[in-house]
Amino acid sequence: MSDPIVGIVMGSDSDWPMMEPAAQALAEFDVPWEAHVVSAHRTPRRMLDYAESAAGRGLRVVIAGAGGAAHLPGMVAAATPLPVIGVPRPLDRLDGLDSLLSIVQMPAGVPVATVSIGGGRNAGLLAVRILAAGDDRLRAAVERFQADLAASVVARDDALQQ
Ligand code: RP5
Repeated sequence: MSDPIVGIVMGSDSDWPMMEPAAQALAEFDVPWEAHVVSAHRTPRRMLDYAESAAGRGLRVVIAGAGGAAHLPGMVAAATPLPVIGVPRPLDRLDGLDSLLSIVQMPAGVPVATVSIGGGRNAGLLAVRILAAGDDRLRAAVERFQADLAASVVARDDALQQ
């Protein structure tokens, strides 16, 4: 497989079930990815090393998922020039509202593109769209994906009419 151009990071391996759909979406578009556990709180130096080296290693987008006091996406965004997509994880308490607010309320100057609570698949699809802005093959693939999505909705509506 080619060198990864999207980095998936998460605060704990327990986040992987939420993040795996991001990897699956990237794979559907033949976008090479890597995944690592990088915690803002438990492994802060590892997180900084990852963020500071990401662009130089050839990554072009980072997807970061975490739950609770979910500082990982924002801290990664603070230490890399790459676009960062944040994925809030719903934990047992507060239903992910804590994670969402921790990720989305970034100070001016340090953007994180936050997807919905538990929105791993959309994070992968958003990464594909970011890459597609400068890649004709990917843009055509995104357009096919959108056409297929619309067709699937119409097909389900047709099925209801019987
Ligand atoms: C966060 O704490 C992680 O991103 C995870 O969402 C949550 C719980 O982690 P574990 O206790 O399951 O390792 O930092």
